[in-house]
Formats: sequence, structure tokens, C-alpha cells
Amino acid sequence: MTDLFLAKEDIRKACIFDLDGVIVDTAKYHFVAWRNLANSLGFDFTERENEKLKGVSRIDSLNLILEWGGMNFSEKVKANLAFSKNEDYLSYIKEMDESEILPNVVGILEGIYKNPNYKIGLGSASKNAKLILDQVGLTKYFDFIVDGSMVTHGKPHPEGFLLAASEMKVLPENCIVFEDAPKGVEAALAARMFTVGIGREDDLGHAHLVMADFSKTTFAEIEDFFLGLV
Ligand code: B16
Ligand code: MG
Repeated sequence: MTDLFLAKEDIRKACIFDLDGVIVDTAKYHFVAWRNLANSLGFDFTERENEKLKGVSRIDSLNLILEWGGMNFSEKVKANLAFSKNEDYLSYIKEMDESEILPNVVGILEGIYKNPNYKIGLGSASKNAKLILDQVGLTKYFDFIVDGSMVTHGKPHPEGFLLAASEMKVLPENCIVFEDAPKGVEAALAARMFTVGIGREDDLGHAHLVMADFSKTTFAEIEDFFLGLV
């Protein structure tokens, strides 16, 4: 660890959250909607395969699923397939409310929000990110939201996290990223940010710190961990 996390009194720090798998579990709705599409094309795929779609953009997810089904289509047909999957997905998203926020996410957001040294950003691959945050009532916590429509390169490229940091006027080395996808952790590390993996150590061991979820921690404890690295 060569990077130095700035001292407590420095005001320009930020936390950047991934959305799906960190704040809410929308993966289950992606799975249903992609599976409906695959079934309509005459094939199926498993929940285990669905794991590989976490953090992957919509069009890249479609390309992977079509590969699993041994199918290929023109770009125009693929755009139509992605559109119809998203319409199906949105029918689930529109039913979401605050009961779907993952355990203690609000406690962690409150802890950061009350700390004047920190800004809060979102770095999601989802083009529906703003809608989802609105649905679950969390938009008010965020200083800047990067969604899938604002980046050219998907994770593991660091573009999304770097954009969030620069819009919040915070140096990358003063950001803590929360990510559930191995490629998302790679993206945060490529951005030279401190990284908390939310999920299994086996998948996310490359993060600086890994926890199953937020239920057994506070933001003060997480900050202390990174201050202790200095
Ligand atoms: P959309 P995240 C990602 O969200 C999901 O993990 C991934 O499964 C999905 O394909 C991607 O968003 C694009 O979503 O179709 O809504 O644009 O984990 O980066 O917050
Ligand atoms: Mg995710």
C-alpha cells in the first residue's frame, strides 16, 4: 500500500457506491428479464451464469447471453432485444420501494452524509440508476450520480469512478469505492481508489477490504480502517 489516505480533517474526500448488489439487489430482476428473453429465443441459462453479468453493461450482457445460447443477430436486432428486455425489467423496477434497500445501507449513507469531510457519489453501469435511486428514496444522499449512459467504457475500465470523483472535485486517491462485482473492484483499483468489496472474499479478494454486507459495520469503522493504512 503506497497510497496515502488524507488525514481526517481534509475536507475533500468521497465515497462512491456501485448500485446493483451494494445498495439494492436488482440482479434478481435482471435475471428474470434476461431469462424471459432467452426463453423467448428458445434457450435458457442458469443463475450461476447470471453471476457473470453483474456490473456488465446491458449490451455486453446481451452479447454474453446470446453467446451462451449459440445465437447471433445484427446490431439492429440486438438493439431491439435489449430494448424489450429493458421494458420487461422496468416493470419490476417500477414496483420497487425503500423496503428493497439492502441491510444498513441507510445507516452507512447517514454516517457519511453527516460527516462534512465527505461527498457521496454513485458509479453504476446501469442506465436506470437514477430511476432506481428515486424509486427507493435515496437520491437525496448523492452529490453526483454516474450512470451507464454517461460512460463510453464499462467496468473494469475506471472511467465511471474517475468521472464521479472529478465531478465532485475529489482526488481519486481520496475516494472509497463500494463494489460487489469483481470487475467493479478492478475498475476502482485501476482508478487508484480505496476499495471495499461487498460479497464473498473468494470473488473480491483483490479489494482492500471485503465484507459480506453492511449489517455489521458503521462508516466510522470503515474510515478508521483506511486511516489505519496510512
Ligand atoms: P441497465 P451496477 C449493473 O449495475 C448491473 O450489475 C448489471 O447486471 C447490468 O447489466 C448493468 O448495470 C446495466 O444495467 O440495463 O439497467 O442499464 O452493478 O453497475 O450498479
Ligand atoms: Mg454491482
